[in-house]
Amino acid sequence: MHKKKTYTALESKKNEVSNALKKSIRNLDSYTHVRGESLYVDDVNIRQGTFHAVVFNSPKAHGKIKHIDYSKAEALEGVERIFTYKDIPGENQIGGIIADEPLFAEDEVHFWGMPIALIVAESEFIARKARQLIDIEIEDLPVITTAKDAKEKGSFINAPRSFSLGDTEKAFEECDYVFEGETFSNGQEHLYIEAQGAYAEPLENGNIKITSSTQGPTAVQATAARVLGVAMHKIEIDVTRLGGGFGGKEDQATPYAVMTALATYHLNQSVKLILNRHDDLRMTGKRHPYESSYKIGLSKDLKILAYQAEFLQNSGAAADLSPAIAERTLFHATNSYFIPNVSTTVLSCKTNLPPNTAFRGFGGPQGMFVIESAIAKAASEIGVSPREIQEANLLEENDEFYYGQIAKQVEAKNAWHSAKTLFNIEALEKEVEDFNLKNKNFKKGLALMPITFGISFTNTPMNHARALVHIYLDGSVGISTAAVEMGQGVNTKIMQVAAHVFSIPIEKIKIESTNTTRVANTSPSAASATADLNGKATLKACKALLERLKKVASEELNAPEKDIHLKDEFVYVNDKKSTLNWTELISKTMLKRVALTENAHYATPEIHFDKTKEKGHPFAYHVYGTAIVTTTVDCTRGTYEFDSVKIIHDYGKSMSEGIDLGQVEGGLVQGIGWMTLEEIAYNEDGRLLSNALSTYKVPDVFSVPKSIEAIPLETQGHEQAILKSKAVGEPPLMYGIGAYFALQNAIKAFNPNYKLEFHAPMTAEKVLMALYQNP
Ligand code: LUZ
Ligand code: MOS
Repeated sequence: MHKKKTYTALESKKNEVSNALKKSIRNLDSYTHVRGESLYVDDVNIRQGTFHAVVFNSPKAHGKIKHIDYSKAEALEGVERIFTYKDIPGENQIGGIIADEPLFAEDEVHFWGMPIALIVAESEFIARKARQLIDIEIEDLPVITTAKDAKEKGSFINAPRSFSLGDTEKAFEECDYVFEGETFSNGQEHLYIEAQGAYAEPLENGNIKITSSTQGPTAVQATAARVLGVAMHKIEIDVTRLGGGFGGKEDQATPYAVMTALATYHLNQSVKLILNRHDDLRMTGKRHPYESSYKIGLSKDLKILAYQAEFLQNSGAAADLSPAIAERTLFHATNSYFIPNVSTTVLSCKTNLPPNTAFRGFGGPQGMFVIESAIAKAASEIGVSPREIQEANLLEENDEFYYGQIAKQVEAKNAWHSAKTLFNIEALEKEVEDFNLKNKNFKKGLALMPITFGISFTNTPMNHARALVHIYLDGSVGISTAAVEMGQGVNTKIMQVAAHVFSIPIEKIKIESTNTTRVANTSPSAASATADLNGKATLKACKALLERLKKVASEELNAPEKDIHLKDEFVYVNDKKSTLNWTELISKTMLKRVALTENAHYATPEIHFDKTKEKGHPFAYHVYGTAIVTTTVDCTRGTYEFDSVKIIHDYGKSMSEGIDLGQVEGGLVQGIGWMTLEEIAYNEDGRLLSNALSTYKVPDVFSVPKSIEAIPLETQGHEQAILKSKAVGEPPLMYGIGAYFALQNAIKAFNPNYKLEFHAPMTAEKVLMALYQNP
């Protein structure tokens, strides 16, 4: 199939990439980051007299509030005031998709860490001290911590959703093999380095400005207006950058920003609230744990003919983004495979955990773990390598995704075969085999992990953005968009777009903070779509300005507009450099009273989805790739290392290779962490046990793979991707799922009796038990 040609093409690409990386653009922020000069919420200059706040939150997961005594706390010197739901002038409601979440608890608490009051004091230290002086009496109500328990008790967020294609029941009857099983994947802490926080300040006439560490400035603005009972124009949100988001600040930055606004509203003074790590871990939602069951049916030649799955999503105590996340689980339930008969259902189960929320992949990884588990199980039962089943079912051009979209520019097979060829899969497998023959107490395992990820908010109306571009008198450029910079490098990409259109150096361009008075009514920076949506809006605005500039140049140089172009800060006529440079052109344009400002709106074309039929074309395009993960397990201890991860990734035509590689490496490591190390634990009372970095292990320099290679796939890119450079934020996380199956294969090499279990994360303890499991 893919022979020499691809191989050589990729070999040369390998060199090309390393060259490109050398000269490729750096993340703009790297300069201020390494000098400690980047500005976060905590670095905002605060007004004299600013108050500091701490959230008093529930010490029980579920119960009736019988009595709260704030008197000792209020009496503490330096305490200004304590705010509760009674102080809310508007609605005590922050629910985005469903109005089911109060800002502050009223008579009942629903999760351990649920906000009850805001203590405002002269210093954070005093506010914390005051918090310890609050007496609360709560009458216990039954606590639900697992999705299964919620399902049994009929506790749901909303109605179930189901997608289907073909006739699954009938197809199972025609299968040569049918297997069923259950899986579990745990939640995951976002662990953004910058915890949740906000700073509110009073302006004139009761207006309030909030500096927030949020991915969704408009959500903060709209919710603050709702809670305060004021018009949205009275609230201004400003975001410089975030110290990481990962989805954790798509919705859950909102309550803390709104609390500062509430206190500012009453006190007419600035208020700052930044959670410490302990409070953040305890109060905020995480990736959703999923308990799922599957049924998979195959023919003799390993074609998957039918697939059925039920996903129980542990949504926590309120909806938050759970319904949207559940939807994406369904969209990605078949990963990179074409299956003619599929039926899936997801139930958002209401429990007494903090409302779980967006996390890189947004439910997609949870769905993909289940199909990969089903394939591993089928392979083990049939007695073939999982990769034979994976390979036999990869998507092809014009296959129908089971939600109705027809697959175009499909790269699933291209990525798969390129990975096998370039990285020489036979040699890698032989190496593993030889090692396992020679070694008794160490075993290696290898797994392939293909990914397919849809790009666009699954909720079609959210796919839009705007850009406001000013060219200043001196030829420098300022750009505002809805994009929030959270380390992903979106500002650099937007700057590249403008530099590309105007043909000016990036030093002439500044990306402004994200501010709701400059760009309004925005979707959050999420869904891997931020650079596409905001980049396309920027492209549109810059192109409109360029046309105006060309007209001025044509008048100045007495040449037809069509012959004019701009290059390296000069005007060219018919490819001949003129004496008119960029700065002069701008000043001429100004003198002619032509506008040097443009505001553009971009909405992704072609996408649609009909929720009554659960069919449509929800994604602008898909991102593809394949990873080969190799691990070595210490069979005495159950500990393990990842020897290498080799990836062929579909970047499209990457515009910022260094940034994109960073996203692939970071996503991969975060995915491996989710699958292997990171273990969230609640006790049966709903109390978070893994509530500090001493009890919650994230990947560090010792646990990352010894080597990561991520080679670009040769592709055309996609028209709907910004400058054909595909979205890269979330897809690579799912390569990490391969780590789970690589570990399983190593365990099987040591213990042939091991009965496959699909219960992530595969921690060292679980590996050890599996190694010595004796059925
Ligand atoms: N956020 C959202 C997301 O609101 N809708 C989405 O489809 C999505 N997908 C990925 C990550 N965040
Ligand atoms: Mo997200 S999971 O905020 O893209």
